[in-house]
Amino acid sequence: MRTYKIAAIPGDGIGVEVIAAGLEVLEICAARDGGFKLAVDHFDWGTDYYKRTGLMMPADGRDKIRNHDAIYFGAVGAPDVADHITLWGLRLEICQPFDQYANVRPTRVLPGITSPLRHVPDKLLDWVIVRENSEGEYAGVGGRAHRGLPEEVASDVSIFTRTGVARIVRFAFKLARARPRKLLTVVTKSNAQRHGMVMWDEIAAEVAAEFPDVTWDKMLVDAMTMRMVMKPETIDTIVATNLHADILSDLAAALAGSLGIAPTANLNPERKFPSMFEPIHGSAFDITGKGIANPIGTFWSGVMMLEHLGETAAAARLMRAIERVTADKRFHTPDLGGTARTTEVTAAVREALLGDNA
Ligand code: GGG
Repeated sequence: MRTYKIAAIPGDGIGVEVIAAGLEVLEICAARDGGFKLAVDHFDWGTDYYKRTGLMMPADGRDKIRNHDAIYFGAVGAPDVADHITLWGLRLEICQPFDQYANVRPTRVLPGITSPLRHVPDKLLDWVIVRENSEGEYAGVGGRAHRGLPEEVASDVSIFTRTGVARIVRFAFKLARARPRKLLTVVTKSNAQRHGMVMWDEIAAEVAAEFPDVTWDKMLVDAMTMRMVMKPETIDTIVATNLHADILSDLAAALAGSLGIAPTANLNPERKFPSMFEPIHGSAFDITGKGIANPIGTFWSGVMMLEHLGETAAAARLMRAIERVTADKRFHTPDLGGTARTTEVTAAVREALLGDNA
């Protein structure tokens, strides 16, 4: 029987609550399918760790998780520490050195959940956003000088490399080809950003020649927001830069009903490093400790983790369980307009898993 080593990093805020729920459900998946086990190592990294040590994770933190099969990550961010310190100290400190360059964010209107787009049948909102996850606006290049003086300057420089752009665009074309509609939209802002974004467009056209069976188009990011709202049925797979895709995926999650249900995989497709799976939502300190965090995004991220590990039957069973539970409004947490608690949703998914004999 195969045992997968999982590094659990709940992080901050509701990350702690949803990762506990996610691990409970994944344990049932393993027991239910019987073919594999999970050996979970827990890491208490995050803002509390930072307050104790001055670091969000230990200096040798990555070495402690380098040989795990996957990372299950909660959230990062706290009200009393600057966001750029927490984000760069933990999430980006894992994603970037582990070359998790493909950030994959599926969006679907799950059964029982109402999209604010009332004019669109649910099945017509089924997208995957591919976020470049290693460079671009998140390259960390820039600086500040003359702090506090009238002549203070600050810069954040976006770095786009041919290697980085070509590999994410190729990843997106492959993903689009594997989906029924074989449809890709390449999003840039190449009218205003006339260097890096123009290179993106050129590389997209070059890579497209390798995928004659994929229909593709390109779109400016501002126009894309309108298309997502007005013509969602014309979209399938989207690829965009680190920042643009981060923004578009929040919009996508909201259009699918809530940020609370949205999953992410931070993939190192070559598998030289572990990949990381996390709900899109952040630490949500406004609801931390209230027991009402929606665990569905974390469960769906667990589905993506099981798929990545090759446990496709367990992944499909967990997705069926999630859909059975979202279909029942008694199990909607407040972000979906309901009153359910995290523990109730988790118990319902657990029951659905145990009762699924397919
Ligand atoms: N689980 C996702 C999370 O914690 N996100 C926190 C955040 O601030 N993310 C910003 C980003 O990744 O761009």
